Amino acid sequence: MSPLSARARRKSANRSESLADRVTALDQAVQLAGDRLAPEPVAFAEAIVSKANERLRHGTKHLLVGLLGATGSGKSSLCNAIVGSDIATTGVRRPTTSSTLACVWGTEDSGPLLDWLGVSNRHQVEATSDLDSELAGLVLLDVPDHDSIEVGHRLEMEQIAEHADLLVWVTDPEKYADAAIHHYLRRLSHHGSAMVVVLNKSDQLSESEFRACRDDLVRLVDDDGVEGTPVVKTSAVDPGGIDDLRGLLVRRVRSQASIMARLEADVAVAASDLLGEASDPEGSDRNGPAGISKNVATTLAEDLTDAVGINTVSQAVVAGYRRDAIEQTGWPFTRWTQRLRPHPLRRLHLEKGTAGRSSRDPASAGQRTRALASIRKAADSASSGLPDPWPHLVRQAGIPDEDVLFDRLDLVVADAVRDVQPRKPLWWKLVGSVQLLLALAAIVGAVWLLGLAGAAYLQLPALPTPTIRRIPVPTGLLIGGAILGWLLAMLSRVLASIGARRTGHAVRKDVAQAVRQVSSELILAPIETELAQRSQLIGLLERAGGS
Ligand SMILES: Nc1nc2c(ncn2[C@@H]2O[C@H](COP(=O)(O)OP(=O)(O)O)[C@@H](O)[C@H]2O)c(=O)[nH]1
Ligand SMILES: [Mg+2]
Repeated sequence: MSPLSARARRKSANRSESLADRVTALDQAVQLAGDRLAPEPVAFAEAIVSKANERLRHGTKHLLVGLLGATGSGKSSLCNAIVGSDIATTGVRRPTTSSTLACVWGTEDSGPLLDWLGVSNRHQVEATSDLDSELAGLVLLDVPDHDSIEVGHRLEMEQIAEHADLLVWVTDPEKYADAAIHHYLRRLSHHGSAMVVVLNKSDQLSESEFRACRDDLVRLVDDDGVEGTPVVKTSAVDPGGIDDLRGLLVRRVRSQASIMARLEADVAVAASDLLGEASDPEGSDRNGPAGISKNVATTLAEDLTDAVGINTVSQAVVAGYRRDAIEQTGWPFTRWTQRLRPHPLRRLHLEKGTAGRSSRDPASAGQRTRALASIRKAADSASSGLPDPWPHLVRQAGIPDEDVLFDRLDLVVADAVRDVQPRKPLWWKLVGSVQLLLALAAIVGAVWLLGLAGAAYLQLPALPTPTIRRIPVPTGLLIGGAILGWLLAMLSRVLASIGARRTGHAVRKDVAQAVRQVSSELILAPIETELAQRSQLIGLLERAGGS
């Protein structure tokens, strides 16, 4: 093996590696694009991925070259000339080629590759000259005519045109301007480096006539939008008439670049089609939008917090705290009246120790509408500047099911309210005990005084009544117990108001935090994910496209 061919092989290995990378990128892009982009380009890319994988699986030891063109342009004759014997015409008696014939040079097994291609008519070329060994690896396909009246022939030709590594379009001075061939050239214009145009039957023209004819053909090929496709002069009957074509085939077989060129072009076309679907053709949106601004997120959280009825909830928490505090620390003679009214939190099924949904009235229609509008606004601002279908997809990702959203919000709000309610603070217990002692003192004083009054009424001799600083003890107990109890109750009310206000603030904060979390989980994160999927998709397509 010469150093040159070793280097060429290494280069080819790198190339197929990077091509495999690109196919993988396209494959991943197809998965992402699946239910996001238009089905046709996705299906096309999927077909390219599976074709490329199949072709690469068969290795790069063979170059599949298809001879394509109109009836009578000389495909079979050129095939015979390159093989060096009348294979194509002796193999098939009919003048037109009805099924593809594969002529194989070299000793590598081409069986699986031709099975994949669906070509059963095969001819192994015996190496009789240096020229033949130079072509080792070539699989030359004499293909049915593209203008055949038989649909089966045309389908077979199209199948080969789709799968061959190098397409050799054979035409002649009579037919080179026919619409059919240019229809195919235009369709395959991205495959310029994987195509060759052959102007055959050059023996029928003078040198100057041929030049004029070739210039015209070059111009037409150019008009088809094809770039990098050589136009080669041949004659199947002249001695040396196929030297140029054979030389070209030798070079292509050796470099093996043609195999890659075909698949690379296929992958690039599929990627570019999908990229056209996924992003602005100008490419101005490729970096994506800024996402969700802080302002939008804040407004969204505020509207959702409003929709969960934060005011009702925090008022209930404040009222509940005050009521519990009074029930514990109030004047024992009147505090029982608190129980006459239902507990504001029990009514909402939000007391500590309860679980599950609250029994609050659901958000008003107006609040819901405002919240939903705010969600749509967030989705739209996140996708602003993006072309279709992204605004729709981002909305789809970011707008949760209404019932799911409001159920979830209700649950987290209920949990926040339950968690924020304090265990009975120590001072409630202390004050409560002192209140009981004071009440007991007042009652003892009252009973004592009643006893004294009863004894006086019954004219019993008066028992000595102890005094402290000239105040009789029972009177002191009654009045002192009552007044101190009342004063303590008033002081406790003030403290309870402060505690209730603080708890109210805390519940507003906790509810807002819980709502922000739900908003982030059900709305913002899905939006970010969709935008990230889009960036990933575009990145993959750019990689598949070779940039
Ligand atoms: N003068 C001339 N005739 C050719 C040449 N190539 C093919 N022919 C003739 O053109 C006719 C059709 O050739 P064929 O190879 O069957 O064309 P195919 O239909 O493209 O396969 C036959 O009669 C060939 O002898 C050529 O280079 N010069
Ligand atoms: Mg033929």
